Amino acid sequence: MRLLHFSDTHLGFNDLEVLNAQNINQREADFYDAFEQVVAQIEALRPDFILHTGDLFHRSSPSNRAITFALEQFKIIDSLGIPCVMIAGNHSTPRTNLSSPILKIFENFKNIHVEYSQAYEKFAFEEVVFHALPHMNDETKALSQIERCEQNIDPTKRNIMMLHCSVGAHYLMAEFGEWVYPREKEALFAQMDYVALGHWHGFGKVGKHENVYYAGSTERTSLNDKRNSKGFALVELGEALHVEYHEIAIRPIKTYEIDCEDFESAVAALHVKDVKDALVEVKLTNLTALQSIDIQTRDIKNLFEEALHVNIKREFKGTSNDTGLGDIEALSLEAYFLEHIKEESKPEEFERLKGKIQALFGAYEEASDDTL
Ligand SMILES: [Mn+2]
Repeated sequence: MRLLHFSDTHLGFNDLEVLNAQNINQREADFYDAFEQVVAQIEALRPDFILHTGDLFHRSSPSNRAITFALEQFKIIDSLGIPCVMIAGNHSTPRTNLSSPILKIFENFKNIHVEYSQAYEKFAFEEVVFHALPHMNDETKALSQIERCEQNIDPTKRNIMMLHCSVGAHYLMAEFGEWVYPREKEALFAQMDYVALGHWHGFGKVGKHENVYYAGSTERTSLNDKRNSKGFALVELGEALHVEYHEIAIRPIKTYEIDCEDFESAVAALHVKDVKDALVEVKLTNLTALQSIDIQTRDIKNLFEEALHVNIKREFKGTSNDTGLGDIEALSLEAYFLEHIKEESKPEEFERLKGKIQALFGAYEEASDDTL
């Protein structure tokens, strides 16, 4: 029995202000392209089952384009006659009971089986039972759902568990409402033939469990994700479990560092290679405040003309080990600005300005919250 396990496709995700020839956000198009590559592999490999472990869409209310794309792709999958089991992840689960779950759109597909109601559900086939545990907003409910899973193990068949969560604290994505699988229930994994996980964006086996795997995402949802390899798992259930990682082609990300201690020679020594259409991240290190004004973003970008996008991080002298200005992207603009004011003003002046800054940013925050 062969299963194709993929996950975290985040359809509808978009980033950077770059449009492609069809006027679609280039990064959004990259996610569609990655999905199409997996579907092409499904057609070529013809597995017995297809598993998707959550975050099909990036948002619980995706755009029309993302929905249309998904429907077209699942029409292809459905036509292959291969059962496809899918669970909801935290990104495609509505946070309130007021909105309807998007995965409902697949209810009328013959071979697509979905679980999105934040409860355990089993999908039984002739030789295999899929135990689906989707993302649950209410963690207190999760334990009873895992117990239902335990009670439904069928010793006469293969048992496959599907989850969208962090197993242990290591796989947290720092996102809203993540679910951490309870440690005391990890023993249940040993009773399964395979445990298919979603949520973590890198492929890999989980710790000491030989049969527990994250498929990883099919694209990067953040420039902080520096992995240049994305793909899916092809799982073979014979006498022993055999899990093979299949890579797809994604837009590469390349990182460079320019040490501003000696800016000119650092630039001269740059070895810019294979950056065509890549995402490039340049870290300017050992910057002084004066240099930072002198070194224009435009000039740095010009060093990587062929890249799709150049992201510049400025790291100031003596602050590299601070939690402050080093990793600008990890900070909100508000925190960055506050840090700057703190450095530049007397303590009592800072206290006075702090409240004003927070109020000002507070007024804009709601409109630009991307974690939804
Ligand atoms: Mn995800």
